[in-house]
Amino acid sequence: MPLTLPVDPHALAALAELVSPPAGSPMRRRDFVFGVGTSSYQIEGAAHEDGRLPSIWDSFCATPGKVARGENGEVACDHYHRWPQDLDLLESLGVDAYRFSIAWPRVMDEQGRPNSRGIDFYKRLLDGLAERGMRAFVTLYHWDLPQWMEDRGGWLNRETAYRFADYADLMSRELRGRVAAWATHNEPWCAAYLGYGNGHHAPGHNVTRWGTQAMHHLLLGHGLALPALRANDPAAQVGIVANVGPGYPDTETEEDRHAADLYDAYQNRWVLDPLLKGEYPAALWKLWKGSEPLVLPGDMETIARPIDYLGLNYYSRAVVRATGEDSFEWVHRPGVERTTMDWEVHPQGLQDILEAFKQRYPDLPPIHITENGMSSADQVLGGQVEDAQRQSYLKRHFAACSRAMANGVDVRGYFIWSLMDNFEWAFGYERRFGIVHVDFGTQRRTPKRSALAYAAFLRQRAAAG
Ligand code: IFM
Repeated sequence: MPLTLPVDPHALAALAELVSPPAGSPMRRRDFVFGVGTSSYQIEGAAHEDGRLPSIWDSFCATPGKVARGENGEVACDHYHRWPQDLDLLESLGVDAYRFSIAWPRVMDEQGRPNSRGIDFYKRLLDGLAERGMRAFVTLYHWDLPQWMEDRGGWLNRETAYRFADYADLMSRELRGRVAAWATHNEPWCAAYLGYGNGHHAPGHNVTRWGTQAMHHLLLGHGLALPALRANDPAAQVGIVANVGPGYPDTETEEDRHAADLYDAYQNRWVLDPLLKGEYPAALWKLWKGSEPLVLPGDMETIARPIDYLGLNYYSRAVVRATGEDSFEWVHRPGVERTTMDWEVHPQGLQDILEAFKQRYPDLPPIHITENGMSSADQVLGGQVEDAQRQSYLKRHFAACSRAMANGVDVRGYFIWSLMDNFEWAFGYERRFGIVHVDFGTQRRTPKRSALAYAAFLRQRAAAG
């Protein structure tokens, strides 16, 4: 159901105040892009329809003990069937753009042939967005690798990088002119490290060397995909999305400061240095000791091909302490505000990391905050969902982003994660990140107060011109 806002201007203004950037913020400019995001496996469902093939997440979910309560994405938010209503909901939110991902196993078969029924779904979605006046930020890989690719070695197999480029070529030929911005990958750190290095995500491998090799092939696939994306869809922006977070030393000792630097290398520079400097951080190479990826001549140049924008996903920070010369551990500080993911709420970290990247990378492309948001134990009471912590979380992160922009960081857009509660990977459906509540029994969508406040702000901004 589309959301409804108060007509009375004072009530609208009071509502808008709950989730809005500070007065005078550059985020209030009309050309700043506000949106919300989702991903295919987390919302689509329809896992066996219209020729969709199994993905590594279907297999992972079917493996006992991998996902909380044995949940899976077979139905999820049933978005594959409910997309028209979901687009109406998006339109009523008043966002400029919607970020979603394409399920590779829906659009291509084992021989690399297009599956027109799957592709048509995305054409309908993109046309529906355009009809409603919204732009599309489309991610090609948000972790649902076709299982047939995993059976051939997945991201450990260099061939996968080339098949990914074929997939990018196909999608950008099919969808050209309908997409405002392409992202090759969402969070390669998670796909590589959680998927191959420690086994918390699909496909569930836990070998350090495999994590570094998977990362290299993910990044190589990104670089290989760029020429086709540019050639096929020249009007679209092309970029990649990384999950980032600052590491702060627990104490000001030299050891803990070194630990924080190692954390930064591992969490941020592992992905961003290859993309923006064409090299892996020396600190990591030393740390890997025998687990380094195999890098062929020319790979780093391919990975570092220019991009139009960098998507950054920010949720939290880490506080770390040294446990040895080149090792560290997370410090779980008591008494700090946290979310139901147990992630610390630390808006200042967003400003810090944006400013650090601007200093570190002279050629830092324009940035979109492609994900920011939080999970909470939201409940519908009397038809309403009062998510006070999320409203405050968003408002404080908008303020942090505004400060970084005022200090010269070129941020162009901000996408709240997520449009609606969805399948939160190994945690299943219990962790609710949506600004719209989903009752997974009935599929009823109920906009939370944060959604109403965000919509009120967007309506006010639109009225101000
Ligand atoms: O739900 C995920 C998303 O798929 C990737 N970024 C982090 C989100 C919250 O964990």
